[in-house]
Amino acid sequence: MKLYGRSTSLNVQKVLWFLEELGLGYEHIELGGKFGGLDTEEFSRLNPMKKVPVLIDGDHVIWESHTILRYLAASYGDETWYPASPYRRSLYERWMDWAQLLLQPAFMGTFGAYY
Ligand SMILES: N[C@@H](CCC(=O)N[C@@H](CS)C(=O)NCC(=O)O)C(=O)O
Repeated sequence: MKLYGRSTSLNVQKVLWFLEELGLGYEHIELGGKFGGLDTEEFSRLNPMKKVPVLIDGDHVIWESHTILRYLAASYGDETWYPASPYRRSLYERWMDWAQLLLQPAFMGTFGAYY
């Protein structure tokens, strides 16, 4: 498994954290920010949005941090991480959606204004 993305990115950190939680082996490639590399044709083929994180798992290319987390939970997590019950899953997923749609933009606005 390969994870592309600079470790200073919150969205990359989520994935790094979860890969460790699941005890999965992976290669981490720093990309984006001061490392650059998002504007290449090769990277655009992986993620046409030209953003990190991007996870490569065998032949699969996965982008969008929460999509990656869901993919990892569904593929490698046990019942704790990916409950079979859709309702029980919704109890996790609503926080993921809330965090990305509401919390993160508000936080980034405050963070940006502060600095
Ligand atoms: N919604 C996307 C956001 C992706 C995103 O905006 N990534 C930022 C880092 S947090 C990025 O690639 N910025 C360009 C860069 O780092 O050079 C996700 O959750 O993966």
